[in-house]
Amino acid sequence: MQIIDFRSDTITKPTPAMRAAMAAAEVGDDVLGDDPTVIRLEELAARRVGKEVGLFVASGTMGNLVSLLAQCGRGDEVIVGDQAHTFYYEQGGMAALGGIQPRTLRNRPDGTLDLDEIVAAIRDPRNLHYPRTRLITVENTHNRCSGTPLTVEYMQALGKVAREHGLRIHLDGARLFNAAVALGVDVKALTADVDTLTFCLSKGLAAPVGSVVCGDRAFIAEARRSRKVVGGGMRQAGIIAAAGIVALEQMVDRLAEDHAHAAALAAGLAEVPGLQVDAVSVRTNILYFRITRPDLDAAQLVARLAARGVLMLDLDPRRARAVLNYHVTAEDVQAALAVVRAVMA
Ligand code: TLP
Repeated sequence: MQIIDFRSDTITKPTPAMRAAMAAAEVGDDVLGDDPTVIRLEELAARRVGKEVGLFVASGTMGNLVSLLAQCGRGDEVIVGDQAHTFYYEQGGMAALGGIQPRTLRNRPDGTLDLDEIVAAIRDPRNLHYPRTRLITVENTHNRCSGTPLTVEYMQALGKVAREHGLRIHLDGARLFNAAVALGVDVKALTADVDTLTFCLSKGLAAPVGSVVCGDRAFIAEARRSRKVVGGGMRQAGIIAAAGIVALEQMVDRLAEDHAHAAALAAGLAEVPGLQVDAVSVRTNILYFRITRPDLDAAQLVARLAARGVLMLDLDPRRARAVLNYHVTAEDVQAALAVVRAVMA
């Protein structure tokens, strides 16, 4: 049976060019600072996103965690969306390991936070009852909000609010390059207003492992310390960084294919009675759809699809998610739609 895997873009396997680069990678001890391939990846990443320095980390979760640990102390408050990966899916790492208090605001369906609500949530530093607000974190593209890209205009407006209140911004850019490709802008336009960010190499860009944290020199020095304490100091990490370099050099532009496939899948699903696609328009590679038939929940639907080789995730009781990725072709999308129609019938 042919398997069509929409569970995530994290399932992507390294390309032949990545495997060749990994096999040939020059390596050293990265904790001692002398792995040339890691250094090359970090420099390339920082240049691409317009920041001073990069830091290679094991995962997006680690990237967000060390970014927060490096910028916030115990009892500090971080303004974060209630649907943000950092809040929703990271085991409360900021609180568990950093004593950082998340101040959640409602994410709007497009993944943004209302700027007035942000301003209202900022604590008055003169009141000794309050924690100190340190940081705003946003996510681009926004995973749980239909993979929507936050726009350049929104990032600029957010940056203005943060500067006016002396706050820093951290961007969870796990799928930052999807956002840039979908919006047709240089990725730097989306990062200019944030202080720190992390993006993933191992999602749509198809590298096997890793994310890069980027920011200024002082921040990265702190983040490097935090990476070490969470056990993220990797030694001959150039082996995996080599694939990350190929990901950045060869895999960014093709994300547009995933976006086109996602739009086609969404259009097909929208026509199936009993299903309802969440977003008005699917802009990137993620889509969610709701099961409106009362006799079927998301877990049951996902199990029935899996039995026929179409893999998706039931991330909520009545909502399933499909993520387009490097291994799914336009023909696969049509084949999967035929399976969905058959199962729903
Ligand atoms: N997201 C995964 C799951 O954890 C849900 C997925 O399949 O989408 N930020 C965002 C916005 C993410 O979507 C993810 C992974 C991460 C951070 C964490 O990255 P990893 O998995 O590398 O720790």
